[in-house]
This record gives sequence, C-alpha cells and structure tokens, in this order.
Amino acid sequence: MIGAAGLSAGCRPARPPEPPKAAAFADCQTSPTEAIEPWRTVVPVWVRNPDWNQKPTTFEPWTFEGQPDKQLRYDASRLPPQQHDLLDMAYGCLRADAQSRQKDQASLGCQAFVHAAYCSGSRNDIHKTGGGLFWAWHRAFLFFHERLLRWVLQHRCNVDLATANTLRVPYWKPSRDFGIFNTGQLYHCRTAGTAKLPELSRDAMMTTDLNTAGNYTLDWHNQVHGWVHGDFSPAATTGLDPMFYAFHSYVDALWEWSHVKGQLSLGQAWAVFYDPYRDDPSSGDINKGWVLLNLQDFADTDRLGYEYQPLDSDPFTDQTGLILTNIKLPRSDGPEYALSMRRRAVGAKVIGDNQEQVIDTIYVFGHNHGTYEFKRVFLEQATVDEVLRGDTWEFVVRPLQGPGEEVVPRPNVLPAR
Ligand SMILES: [Cu+2]
Repeated sequence: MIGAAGLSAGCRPARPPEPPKAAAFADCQTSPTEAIEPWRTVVPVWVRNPDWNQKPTTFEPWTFEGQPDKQLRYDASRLPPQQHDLLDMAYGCLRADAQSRQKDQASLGCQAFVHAAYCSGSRNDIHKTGGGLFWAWHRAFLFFHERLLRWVLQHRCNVDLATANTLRVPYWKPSRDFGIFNTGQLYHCRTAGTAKLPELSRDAMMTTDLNTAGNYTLDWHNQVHGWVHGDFSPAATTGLDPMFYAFHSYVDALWEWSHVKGQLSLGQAWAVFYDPYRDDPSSGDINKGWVLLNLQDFADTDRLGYEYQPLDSDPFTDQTGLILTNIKLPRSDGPEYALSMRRRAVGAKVIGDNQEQVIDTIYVFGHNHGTYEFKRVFLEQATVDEVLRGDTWEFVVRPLQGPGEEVVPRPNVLPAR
C-alpha cells in the first residue's frame, strides 16, 4: 500500500519471500564483531579518535536541503500512513545495500560501526551521562541518521526533496510491541524477551539535576537493550537494527519531556558523524562525508527541525495485561490487522454471540508478513485471570481488509509480568 502521491514503488520489492527460519537462526550465531566487520573499511580511523586540537565545523543543520518545516516525531504506534511508507522505503533501500554486500558508507552497517566506535575507550565512550553526553551524542547521531534516511529517499528511491524532507524517525516506547519495525527483512536477528519489561523510574522525570536524570535514563535504556535479544543487545550491532533509532528517538523524547530539557554542560566535546550530503560517492574516498562537531550545539530540537508528538499514556504506569508471542499473521497484502478477543467455542457450545471485540491493531512494517514477535495488551486483572484459566477466551488476528484469521495458540499467551 504505497498510497501516498509522489512516492516511487521502485524501492520496495513486492512481497519478498519469508526468510527461512534456519537462516535467521544462523544469523543470530554470528558474533557482533563479525556482523559489522565488513564495514570497518568504510569508516576512517580518525572518526573513532577525533582530533581534539582540531576546531569543529560550525553546525549548520540544513546547509544542503534547505530549511524544512518543523515536523513531528510521531509515536511509532500512531504513525500516519505516508510517514509509514517513507520509512518503509528508506529502510528497504538501506537493507538492500546490506543484502547486496555493498560496503557502502550510506548504509546501516556504517551507522552501526560508528555507534560501536563510540562505545569504547576512555576518551570517546559516549555512554556516560556527565554534562548530558549520552543524550547529546545520541541526539546528534539520530539527527544524522534521519538525514541519511532522507538522502536515501531522495537519491535511491526517487522521492522528491520536499516529500523526503518530511521524514522524521518515530519514537518507540518499549511497552507494547516492536511496532512497525517488525520484519525479518530489516534486521538480521532480534527476539522479544519474556522477562519483565524494564521500568523507568518516575524519579527520572521528576529530578531537576541533569546528571541524575541522565543516569536514570541511561540505566533503564541499558536494561531495554538487554531485554530485546539479537542485534539490538550488543553495542557493536545495535545500529544494524532500525528499531535502535526509534528507541533512541524515545530516549531523546524523554529528555525533551524532562525537567532538564535543553540542558547541556559539556564544554568541549567533539564527535564525528557521517553526513551523506557532504559525501562524493563518485570519488571512492572514505575520508569524505564526515563532519566534526561540537555536541554542545545539540541542545535545542527547534534548530534540528522536530518536536515530539505528546505521549498518549503515562510512561510509568504498571498496567496489568498479557503478552502474546509469535503471533502467526494470516496472509494479506495489507499492512494492518485487527487483534480481537472472543469467547472460545468449546465443542459446539458458543453459537451466536461470542462477544468478539477488537482490542488492538497490529501494523506491520514492510510487506513480509509471517509472524509478529509479541504484542502486549493491557487488560483488567480479572480478565487476565480468566484468560489464563484457558477455557473461556481466545485471541484472533484478522487482516483489516480481506478474509482469513489465525487464532493465537494458548501456549503463546503469557502473563505480562
Ligand atoms: Cu541505545
């Protein structure tokens, strides 16, 4: 469903085949280092060790694309269809590069390598909260990632500049599902944890101290990286997973919504980012396309062209519910499915009203619909208990358009702890 006018269908393959299970498993066996190693050759050594004696470039966010209007970074579960299509196309193109083994700077592999490079070493480890370093570096990284997505849309997907400029990375709050970033085509290995979802302390949002707020958030963020298995966990590979960027969009939003919004006290903290607009793909020179910046320049999102769609719920509420795992999706060309609850037919007992009610929507990214890793549904404790007794209710998934249904097998319905 490309739908949106002006978008080229060229970048999205029509219904790519489901990757075989065995291959996905084999990919999970690849060590993080092996997984990103092929891109080492496109990241110059000096990117990892910025020269602190060099003067950073004055940060001009929109030098090459013109100043676009400020746009919302949406909640990924409430993303308008056109934004959904743009993201789908952009990641489809980036993924195509990885598959064809082009070790290209404009690729997720290069992004992953840059993130990995700033994860170690005493001088350039950016997973430290002092002065807002963790927040500022990831904000800058995300800004350049978003810029890469727009560049890819324009230069590889034939999307016009004005349309490409509307793309912003949505935010994923890790409470409901893997949302739109759910397909075997877009990451090489990821599975949901069944352990208790890490909870963000309410204190994180209440404190007025930059370092304290940063510490709470970094800590919770680390737990979420561990909770999602596969590429998403190790610092070395997490940038291969598109969900990394949506998750960091949320981490960035937490900063915006906190009492320490806009605060940074970094003094001088340089970092190097890849900017496709500064690259010259015809030269083959890997030293092109990089920009040395002062992270202190990233305090204000107004300058960066985005603001966050407000949350639809409290990020802290510990609601009761269920987790449905490995949800088999009925075959469909559409991206949307309804998830319903209904009274189970025992023998021929339920005839007539089975009290079926739609309780949620599943919106898949890409057109590769096999299974959906997990969906967390929020329900009253009494209903949870009734469902878990196993003889009263069942869950069923149906395409919004067209026929077909799949019942979620009882062993795949677990209490949300
Ligand atoms: Cu992270």
